[in-house]
Amino acid sequence: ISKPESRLYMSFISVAFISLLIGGLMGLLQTLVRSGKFTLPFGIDYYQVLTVHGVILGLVLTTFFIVGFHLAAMGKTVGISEQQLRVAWIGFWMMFFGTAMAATTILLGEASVLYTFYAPLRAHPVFYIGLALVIVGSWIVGFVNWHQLAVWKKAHPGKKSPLLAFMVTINTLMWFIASLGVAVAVLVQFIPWSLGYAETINVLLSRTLFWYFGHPLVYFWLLPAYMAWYVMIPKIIGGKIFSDSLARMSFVLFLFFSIPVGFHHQLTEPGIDPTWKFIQVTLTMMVVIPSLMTAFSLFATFEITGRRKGAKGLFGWFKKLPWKDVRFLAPFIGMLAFIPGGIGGIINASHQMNSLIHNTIWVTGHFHLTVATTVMLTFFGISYWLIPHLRGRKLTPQINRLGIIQAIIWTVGMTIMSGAMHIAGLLGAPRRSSYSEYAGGDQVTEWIGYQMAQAIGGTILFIGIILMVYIFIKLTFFAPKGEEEFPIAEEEEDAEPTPAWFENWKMWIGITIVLILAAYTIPVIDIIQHSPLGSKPFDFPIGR
Ligand code: HAS
Repeated sequence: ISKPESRLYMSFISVAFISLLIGGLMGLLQTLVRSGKFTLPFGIDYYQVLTVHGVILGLVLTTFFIVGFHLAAMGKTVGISEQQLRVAWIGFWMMFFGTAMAATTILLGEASVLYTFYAPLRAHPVFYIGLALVIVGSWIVGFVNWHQLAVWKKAHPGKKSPLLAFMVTINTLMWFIASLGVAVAVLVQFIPWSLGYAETINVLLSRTLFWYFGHPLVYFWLLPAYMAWYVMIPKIIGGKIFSDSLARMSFVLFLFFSIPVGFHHQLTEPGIDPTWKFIQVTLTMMVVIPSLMTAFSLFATFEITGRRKGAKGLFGWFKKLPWKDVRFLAPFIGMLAFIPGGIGGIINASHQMNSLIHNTIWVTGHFHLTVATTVMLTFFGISYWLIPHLRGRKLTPQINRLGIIQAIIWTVGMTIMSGAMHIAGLLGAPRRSSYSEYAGGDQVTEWIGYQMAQAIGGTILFIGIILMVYIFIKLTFFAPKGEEEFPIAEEEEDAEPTPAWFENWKMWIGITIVLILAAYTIPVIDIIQHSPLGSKPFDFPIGR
C-alpha cells in the first residue's frame, strides 16, 4: 500500500479512535450520574454530556471509521488515483472542520440538542453549519468511491464489480439518499430558524426529516460490519464466501428498505395517519429479511468450513472456528449480540409493543447491543488487521491476546449495562433523563438497582475503551514492522454465477426512489398542510 493512501485512510481512522476516548468518557459520566451517587462538577449540564456522547460516538466515530474503511476497501479492490486521493482529502478536511465547529458549540453549552437534534430543541447556527459540512464532506468521498468504481468498470468491460466495491457503492448510495433528508432539514428549517430569520419551525416535519435519515443511518453503521462478515471473516476462518449473489442481494434489499421506514421511530406521534405508520412498519419487517439472509449465509460459511476441516456431527464445525484469533472472535461476539439486538428491533417495530418501550431506557439498551456491540466489536475486529496493514506492521500474538481480553471486557460490560437497561425499560424507566426520584413512588425505587448495574457496566466498558485506545496506539506506532494481510475471501466453487443484472444501478436506484415516494409523499404533504410554517412556535432560547 502506498504512503499517500495509508496516510489518508489512517487520518479517518485516527479521528474515530480519538472520538472513542472522548465519547466513551462521556458515557461513563452519564451512567455515574444516573446511579444517583455522583453529580457533574463545575455546573456541567447532563444534556451537554449526553449530546457530546451521542454526537461524538453515534455520528463522528462511526462516519469517520466507515468512510476510512470504505476508502481502504475501494483502494484495495478497484484502486485509487492521485487525483481521487486529492479530492478525498478535501472531503476529510470538510468533515474535520465541520466536526470541530459542532463540537465547539456543544462544549460551549450552545448546542445541547442530543444527537437527534430535531426541533423544538434549538442549537447555535454554527452547530448546524458544522453538521452540514460533515455531511457534504462525506458525500465528496462517496462521489470519489463511485468514480473509483466507474474507472475500474471502464477498464474491465463486461466484468462484475468486486463484491466489496459493490457493497461500498450500495452503502454510499444509501447514505447519500438518506442524508438528503437531513440536509433539507438543516438548510431549509434549522439554519434559518437558529439565525432568527424564521420565528417558528414545523416540529413534526423536522422530526420526520430526521427519521427519514435516522433509520438508514443505523444501516450505514451496520453494512460495513456486514462487509467484514461476508468478505473478510470467511478468509480469516480459512473458508470461502457462501454465495456472492446472496451477499449482493442482501445489500440491494438494504438499499430498498432502509429508508422508507422512519415512521417506526414516530409510532407514538400524533399528526401522522396510522395507515402510513402501518405501511412503514410493514416495510420495516421487510428490512429484517436481509439480516436473516446474512445469518443464514454466515452459518453456512461456518459449517462448510468446519466440515472441510474434518468436523463431525451436527455441531462439530463449531469447534473448528479460530477462537484464539481476535480478528474472528471480536466480530463473532458482535454477531451473537445481534441475535438479541435484532429481536429487540423487531419488538420495537411492532406498534403495540412499541407503546410499552418507547422513550424508555429499553431503547438505549437496544442500540447499545446493535451499534455499540455488534457494529463496534466488528470495527475493532477490522482494526486488528487494517491498521497494521496500512502502517506496514504486524499484529503480534501479544496484541492479539490483549485484543481477546478487550473483547471479553466489552462483552461483560455491555451484557451488564445493556441487560440492566432492557429490564429497567420494561419497568418504565425513562431514557434521556438524569438521576431523579420523581417525587418517590414504588416503581421508581425498582429502577435504582438497575441504574447501579448500568454504572458498573459503564465502568467496565470504559476500561475496555482505554485498552482499545492503547491497542490502537500500539498497532499504529509500536508494533513490529512487517506485512499484515487485507483478508478478502473467494467465492465457493459450486456457487451459482452472479447474474449480470446486479450491475443495473438505474434499476436499484429507481426502485428505491419509488418506495421512498410511496411511503413518504402523502404523509409529508399532510404534515405540511396541517401544520404549516407559522404554526405554534416552540421558541426555546438558544442553548437549551
Ligand atoms: Fe433499531 C431504535 C427497530 C436494527 C440502532 N435502533 C434504535 C435506535 C438506534 C438503533 C440507535 O422499530 C434509537 C434511536 C433513537 O435515539 O431514538 N432496529 C429495529 C429493527 C432492526 C433494528 C427492526 N437498530 C438496528 C441496528 C442498529 C439500530 C442494526 C444499529 C446498528 N430500532 C427499531 C425501532 C426503534 C429503534 C422500532 C425505535 C424505538 C422507539 O420507540 O424509539 C432490524 O434491522 C433488526 C434485524 C436483525 C436481525 C438479527 C439477525 C442476526 C444476525 C446475526 C447472526 C449470528 C450468527 C452467529 C451467524 C433479525 C445477522 C451465531 C453463531 C452461533 C453459533 C449461535
